[in-house]
Amino acid sequence: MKFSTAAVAALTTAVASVSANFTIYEPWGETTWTAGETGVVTWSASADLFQSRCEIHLLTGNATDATFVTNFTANGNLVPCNYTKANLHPLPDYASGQYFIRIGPNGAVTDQYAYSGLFNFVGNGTVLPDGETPASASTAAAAPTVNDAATAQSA
Ligand SMILES: *[C@@H]1O[C@H](CO)[C@@H](O)[C@H](O)[C@H]1NC(C)=O
Ligand SMILES: *[C@@H]1O[C@H](CO)[C@@H](O)[C@H](O)[C@H]1NC(C)=O
Ligand SMILES: *[C@@H]1O[C@H](CO)[C@@H](O)[C@H](O)[C@H]1NC(C)=O
Ligand SMILES: *[C@@H]1O[C@H](CO)[C@@H](O)[C@H](O)[C@H]1NC(C)=O
Ligand SMILES: CC(=O)N[C@H]1CO[C@H](CO)[C@@H](O)[C@@H]1O
Repeated sequence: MKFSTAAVAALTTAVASVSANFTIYEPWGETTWTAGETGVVTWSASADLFQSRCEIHLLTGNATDATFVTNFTANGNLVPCNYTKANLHPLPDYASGQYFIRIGPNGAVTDQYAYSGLFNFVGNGTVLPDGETPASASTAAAAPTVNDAATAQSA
């Protein structure tokens, strides 16, 4: 399914405006990600970003009250922006709910990011969003591996 960035902007105006540089194809509203399985992100970036490396973040909550969950591309696992697909595996066991992802160039301000729509995540919540500490012991959530299951676009 292809959605214009304008449609994304309408959904997420309170979070950030949307760059014209990306189109996110997946995940979208009919997507369900399940803890322990693979989350697939597909996108296309404009040619001016083909030499850049991109970050992919997971957030939850609605447009007016979003919570940053994790940086899938932490620890140097940035993806070349000219890739068109990343497989995130395994997905940490976050709580079930509505989540969205955003993708943008490493270090860019978030209004240069593109935002997906809300999609379903199914999990038991044994892993908390980054920066939230459980009542007792702290757990370090390992960032999932970003596999290079990508097809470089021709310029
Ligand atoms: C969540 O809990 C259910 C029921 O106990 C279990 O079958 C499932 O494997 C759990 N999922 C994860 C990711 O731990
Ligand atoms: C967004 O989430 C907050 C906190 O859960 C809630 O108070 C608010 O009503 C929600 N807004 C919308 C538009 O759903
Ligand atoms: C995500 O991780 C990358 C390193 O791989 C880092 O440069 C970037 O600042 C991180 N972004 C956030 C929002 O934590
Ligand atoms: C994609 O980006 C990499 C660097 O991140 C670059 O080496 C490669 O030439 C780029 N491919 C295209 C088709 O631009
Ligand atoms: C091709 C394209 O749309 N490039 C845009 C990428 O984003 C920057 C910053 O928003 C714009 O200046 C470019 O025109």
